[in-house]
Amino acid sequence: MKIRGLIAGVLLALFFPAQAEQKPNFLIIAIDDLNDYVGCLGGHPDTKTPNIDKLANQGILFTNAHCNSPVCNSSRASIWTGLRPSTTGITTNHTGYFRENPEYKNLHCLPQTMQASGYSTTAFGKVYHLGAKIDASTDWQQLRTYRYGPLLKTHLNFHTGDRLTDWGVLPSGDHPRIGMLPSDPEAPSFDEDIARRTIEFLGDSHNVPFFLGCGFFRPHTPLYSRKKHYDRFPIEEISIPEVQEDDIEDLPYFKAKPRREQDIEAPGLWNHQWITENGKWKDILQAYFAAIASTDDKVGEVMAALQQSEFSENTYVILFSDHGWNLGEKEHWGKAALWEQTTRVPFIIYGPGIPAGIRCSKPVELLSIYPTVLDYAGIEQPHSLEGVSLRPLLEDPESEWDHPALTTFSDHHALRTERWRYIRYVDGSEELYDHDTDPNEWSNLSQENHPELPVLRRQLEEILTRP
Ligand SMILES: [Ca+2]
Ligand SMILES: [Ca+2]
Repeated sequence: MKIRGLIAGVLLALFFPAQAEQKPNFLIIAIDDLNDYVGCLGGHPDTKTPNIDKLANQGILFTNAHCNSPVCNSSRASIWTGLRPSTTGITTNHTGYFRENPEYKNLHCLPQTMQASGYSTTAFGKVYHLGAKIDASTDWQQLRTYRYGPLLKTHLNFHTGDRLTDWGVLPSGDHPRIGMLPSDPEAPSFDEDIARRTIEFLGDSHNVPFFLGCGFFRPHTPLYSRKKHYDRFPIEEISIPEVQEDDIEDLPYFKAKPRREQDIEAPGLWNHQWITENGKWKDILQAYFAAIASTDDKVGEVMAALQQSEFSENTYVILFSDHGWNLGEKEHWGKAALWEQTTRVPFIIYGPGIPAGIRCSKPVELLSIYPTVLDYAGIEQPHSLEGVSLRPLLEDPESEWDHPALTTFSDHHALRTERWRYIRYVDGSEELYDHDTDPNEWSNLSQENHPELPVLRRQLEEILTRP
């Protein structure tokens, strides 16, 4: 049997020389609502993410990477279509799904493009937005998403009664799953199940190159975690983020009308006044750190499985979070805003030929994932993608780069260059921050006829009106 197998192998190698080597595999690790609170980005001194930090040291970490929209639906629609939110009109969680627009009904998302070129496309967990009306029969063939069983509601902490603003240690024997408890106490959590399935996939043999998605749900709210993750963050050792009192006083958009009426703030969810008056700031930080730590554990398990697999030498890993999260900066909690804390994301690329341990500070967008994958897979773009391939930076992180990052939420936009953040709201009001002198974005310079303003306004207009 062994000799026959050997002969068959030789014959295969003769007729299909080096076929497996020609097309690399891709492992996409999508994390939900993780801001720059990872060790390698230095967003908060108390966070602990040894596995994400290790991956960053094995590849390139983009330290100035931004989502194209600061909520799940529009960020992920942009990533997988390769189109800007301002182009598709998918700019929030409430602007529908792009397939509902006849113009994009038959558009090829990245997995479809990979599949058309001979890749198998499989995803576990939240790679697309959970409510995105994916039609598995036509839209994402072979993409398997997690299906969860009967659930029991829980409510541990927050006063609103909305589970999306809840946090806490889950009672012993219970398991977190999309913010609820499964009726089966033996069931694994959502993310535990995603990691297990991804690891199983990497342990199998595959005859064709794969484009594999692994989408973790934490640290999305509710911030429920197991006790072992909470125990890593004693509350007395947690410091609140550096904030400036009255930071919001120089924000014209927020002075124009009552804060609660603004779409930028996801009304009715987290409430800064309640959190500070009730002394809950550190509790929520602790819960966020614990949720990050649980996902970091899973990243470590998946990466260990890849390293031990037969695909370790021929697989690109792209790790990103779909947007950032505020924890009290500018009295804001959560996503759906256009400041650094809300748009900046962990973004790491690792794989064959990519130098290890490089930090790249050029402004980049998640929109670049689609063209970068095609670039490394040697596949033509199926339609005109609006992001640019990161290959020049992956080959030389210091190369010339004249592409600012644009983040859109509703009809508001933020532009990030290497030095500046420029925000323009729908009513025409503006914010301008100099990251060379003001990394916390405390001083809005837009009131002072700043010489950079005309330049940034023109850059924003140029991108928005690009044909
Ligand atoms: Ca998200
Ligand atoms: Ca301020």
